[in-house]
Amino acid sequence: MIRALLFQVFLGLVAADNGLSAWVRYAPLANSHHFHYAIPSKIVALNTTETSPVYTAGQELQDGLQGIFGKQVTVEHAKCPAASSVVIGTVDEYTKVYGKLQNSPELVEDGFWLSTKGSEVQILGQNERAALYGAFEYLSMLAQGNFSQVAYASNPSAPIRWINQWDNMDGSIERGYGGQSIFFSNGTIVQNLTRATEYARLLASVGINGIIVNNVNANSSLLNETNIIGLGRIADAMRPYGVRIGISLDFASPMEYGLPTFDPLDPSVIEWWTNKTEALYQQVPDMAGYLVKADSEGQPGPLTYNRTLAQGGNLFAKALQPYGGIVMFRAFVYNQLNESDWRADRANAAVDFFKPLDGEFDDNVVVQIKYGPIDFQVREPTSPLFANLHKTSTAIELEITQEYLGQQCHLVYLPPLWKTVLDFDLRVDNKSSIVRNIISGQRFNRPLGGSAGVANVGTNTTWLGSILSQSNLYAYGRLAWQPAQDPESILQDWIRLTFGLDTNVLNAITQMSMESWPAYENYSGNLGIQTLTDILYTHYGPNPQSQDGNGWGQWTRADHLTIGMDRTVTNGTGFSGQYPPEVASMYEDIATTPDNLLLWFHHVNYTHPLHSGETVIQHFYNAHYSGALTAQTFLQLWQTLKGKIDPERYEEVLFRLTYQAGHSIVWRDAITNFYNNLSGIPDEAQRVGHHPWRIEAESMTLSGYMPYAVSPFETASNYTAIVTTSNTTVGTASTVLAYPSGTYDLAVNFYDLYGGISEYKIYINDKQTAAFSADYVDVARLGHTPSIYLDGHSATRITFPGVKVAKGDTFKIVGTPGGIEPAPLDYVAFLPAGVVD
Ligand code: GCV
Repeated sequence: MIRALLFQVFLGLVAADNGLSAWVRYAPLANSHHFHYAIPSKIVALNTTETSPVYTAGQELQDGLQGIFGKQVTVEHAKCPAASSVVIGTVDEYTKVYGKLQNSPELVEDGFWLSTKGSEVQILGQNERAALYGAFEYLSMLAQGNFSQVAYASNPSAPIRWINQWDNMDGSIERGYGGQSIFFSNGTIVQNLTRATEYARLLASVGINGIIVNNVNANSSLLNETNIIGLGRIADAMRPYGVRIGISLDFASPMEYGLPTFDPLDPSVIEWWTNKTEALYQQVPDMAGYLVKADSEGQPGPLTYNRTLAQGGNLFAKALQPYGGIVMFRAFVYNQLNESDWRADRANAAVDFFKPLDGEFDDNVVVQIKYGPIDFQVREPTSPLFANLHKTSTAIELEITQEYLGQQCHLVYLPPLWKTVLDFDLRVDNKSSIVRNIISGQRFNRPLGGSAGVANVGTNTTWLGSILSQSNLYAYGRLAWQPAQDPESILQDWIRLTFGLDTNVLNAITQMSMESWPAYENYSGNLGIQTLTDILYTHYGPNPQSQDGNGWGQWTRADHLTIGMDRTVTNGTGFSGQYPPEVASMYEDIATTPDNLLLWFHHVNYTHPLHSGETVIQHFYNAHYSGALTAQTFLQLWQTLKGKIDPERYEEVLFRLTYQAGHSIVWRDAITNFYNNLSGIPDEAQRVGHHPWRIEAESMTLSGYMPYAVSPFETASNYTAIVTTSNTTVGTASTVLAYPSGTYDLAVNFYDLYGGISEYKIYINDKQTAAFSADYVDVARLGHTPSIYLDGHSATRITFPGVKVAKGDTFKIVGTPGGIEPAPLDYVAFLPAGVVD
């Protein structure tokens, strides 16, 4: 018995875990954590239908008590009162069986009542899925060793708490970094939907009640007969967890199925959508609704026929209305613009398009608004559209998948960023108008509202591509339920549920996660200039120049003297005037604009002094150095957890944090070099362009290697790398070391291209000291969008600690190309303890 218990405790700490059960693991609690707790001896689930969330809740409770305490508890559906039991069901069912509750809790849709008195537990939902939410809440308490007596009602702040997946019918996922689709493959719905059910379980555990399963860049083939039947199967797979499915629509579908038009006012089009909707509801009787991206980024829409976006949205609203379905109509509508027009601004588009339509949308339409006016950047001001729709229901769109924020290869805990918007007070009519109270429907007295989180999970066992990024999915659900919650305390629940109760683990992951967004902002794009990534290619590594000189409108307007978008009314694009007066005047005036949004609203000299006293350019330099330095500490913090986390997850995270530490230096150097080169203004601290511990590859003696001018130039140290002279030639680069004799960390900066795996061997005095393969992207170890070029996406660093060298030793690196990858090498650095270069 004792051995069995010890074994379980041991399992809880170090058993291999591939991430699949995420935060709903029911890992055994160490005995000391629960010896005072009277574990319930029975579960009474007031429903016998196996597809009912109440039935599911009974099973979850059973699994949870078994996993957490090692206690087998039976589930009964008998309707007799039972001592020492967990009773779970809807309030209505409970009342039928046991009579009226003494103090009836006030519950809104999806709300639940949870009461624990020792082993007597009551979990009652306003509806069936709500009871399941209550069960997850109870199990989350137990799994965290929290046995306090509670009695409270928990109500969601808004009815719409949805996920959006950008899954394509061929099984790929747009901006997904966790593998292929769990729903689609080869143009149809996959046979095995086990992962869909497991996904529904994760979502229900944090109160998410709906999911759009396909990409907003939709494909009309989803609406063929076979696929509609397949959608029925997805819905069946997710229903036991109370997650309703919905779909994205291609506005032009009627034409693709043979009609001569897709004009939303044409009777044949209306009839076509009515019939399609009916066919869908036959297979998915509880379908949540539709999501529509219209007239945006090449997607068709009502503007083709000079109809308004509201007429487009209402077409679907009317078809859905008999079934209680909802249309989520995206406000992400904009046109290509010309940068030579000083007043042109993509940020203006949403208000320009939608404000005049306020009041014209049917009641079951919700306008889904990205948090900022551009596109999920590392920092944006709150979208002013939230302040401009008073007679229309709205929802916020957040991006859980880290498209512009490191694609799950950089740790970035997103809720502190989301909170800058959720907690922002737009001061409509000079009254409190906090975004979270607008999307809940409360501020403008709207019946609908809520949130949509773009998750893009895939078949990877970590769901999103990395274990630490699961905190973003978890926290999204928690904030969708109650957006006023504190990101740090949500994070800590997630850490305990995912990694156990060790305080060292809790403190280390809390620290690195809470510092991660500020660090990423520091080394990617500060002062409101946006994520300075390559907006035309992968959205991953640095490429500031790609922002300007094209029609996409994510401009920085940087030249050799000045930088930033003038969005004032007085002299710029007029964007600041889209806010209510109190907020507008704050942003209109450079003196009251916060530093972190200065370049979003104003066009200034690089020498402009910030409120902090630094100049803009010196802030760029300092922030990038400080951000990259912080990223190095994540790795050190994680290393203190060795042995406290199971090896599988420890190694997976270690690999990623090591990569991030290196890639943050790529970011730092690229951005600081770019603006140093453009402005000609030196770094006061003399760091930019000075790298005393580096040896440039092109300065070594080369054989079979040749210098290569990298583009963009700033993504190579000294603008130059080396590549082998052909794709079959083995290259050698060697040099005599002039460093003082000692022990160093050897950093090697190379490029990992998609389309080949090069091999590298390192020798000191002809003795092989290290070797590595450039296999991070080809075997999808990282999962970010790869690149086939030498650039800021492929630039990578690997570090070998504790390399002993003596002055005068010969260093040699031998590169063997693979596929299209010519064993590219940028530089090596011999780093004494504590030096980052
Ligand atoms: C699904 C950005 C992304 C696109 C995405 C689009 C949208 O432009 O890069 O991948 O398309 O936003 O949100 O519709």
